[in-house]
Amino acid sequence: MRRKSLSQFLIEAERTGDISADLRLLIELVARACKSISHRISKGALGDALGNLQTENVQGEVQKKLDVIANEIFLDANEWGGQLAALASEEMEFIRVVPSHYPKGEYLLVFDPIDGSSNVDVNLSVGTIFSVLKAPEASPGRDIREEDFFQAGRNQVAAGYAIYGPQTILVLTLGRGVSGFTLDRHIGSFILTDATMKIPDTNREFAINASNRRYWPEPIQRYFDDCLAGSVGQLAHDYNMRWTASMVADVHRILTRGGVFLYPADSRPGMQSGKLRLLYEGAPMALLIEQAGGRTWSNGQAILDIEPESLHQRIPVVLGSTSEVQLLVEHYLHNELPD
Ligand code: P6P
Repeated sequence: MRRKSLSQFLIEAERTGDISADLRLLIELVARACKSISHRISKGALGDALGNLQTENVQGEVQKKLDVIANEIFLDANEWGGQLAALASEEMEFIRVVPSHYPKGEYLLVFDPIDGSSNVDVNLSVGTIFSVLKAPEASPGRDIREEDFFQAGRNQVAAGYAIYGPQTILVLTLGRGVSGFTLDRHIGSFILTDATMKIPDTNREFAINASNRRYWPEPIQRYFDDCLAGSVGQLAHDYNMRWTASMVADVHRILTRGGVFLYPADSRPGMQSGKLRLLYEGAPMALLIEQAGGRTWSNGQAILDIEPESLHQRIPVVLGSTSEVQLLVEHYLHNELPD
């Protein structure tokens, strides 16, 4: 049977009224940008995208060449389309209002152009994360402001990521489930390969950077130690561990085979609120996880309920299979799992 392309999937979603024509076009442009990024990454040392720049981004992280290249690809691919009012990126300190010589639309695009970029020089998976919000009904003539992006994740109208691994896969939610599309490089199209992604609830696998154990809050240390002890300790199961240093790759594995991902707040300077950013990492991933039947937690709240206070706000992140998040939150963090 002929498989559906992303374009057909989006046209059908528009036909059923699930999305607007503008949102369909925006997702198409985002997907095209991800194809370009995938192509640049695949060249490796034969291209110009490896290695560091002499610059730091707003996060104080050394920028990889690919961070800047991917950011430019995203801006070039999206700001002219007429669907956007403004864009925001991990690689840009301030928002980018769509230039006046382009038509403006009703959507805001927030993205991390290359997540896990330290992996790119060692040929490990990296990804792009994106989130789409609607711009508030701005008073006429008022340009979009930074605080227009400060919307809880439940307001997202779409979210997704592209993972650049052995395959390039686009994982997308429009608010009605999660679907996976594999890039067919011969025809240059994303092809629907997983119509309805649901997180399995049986896999006892945790993802955390264990080298930071001494910095974690005590309940997280205890959960981690009990996972290591497995079924001879407090827990009913033995656990496996994975850590890829790329949130996209860890989340993709969890969406595919289950498990739990943790990046807790820790005692290191600047990490008291965690490392991961709410608007372009936590919120889009949380929407995908919840749409796929999983749960999330951050300081006693579901990530999608957090009201952002700044563009590059960091949050502690726990997300994954419902039963595992439930066990962690209710037996170690002593919260009620948020509804
Ligand atoms: P660490 C990548 O830099 C990232 O933002 C996420 O993709 C990833 O989960 C995390 O940071 C890795 O952090 O401290 O293990 O390098």
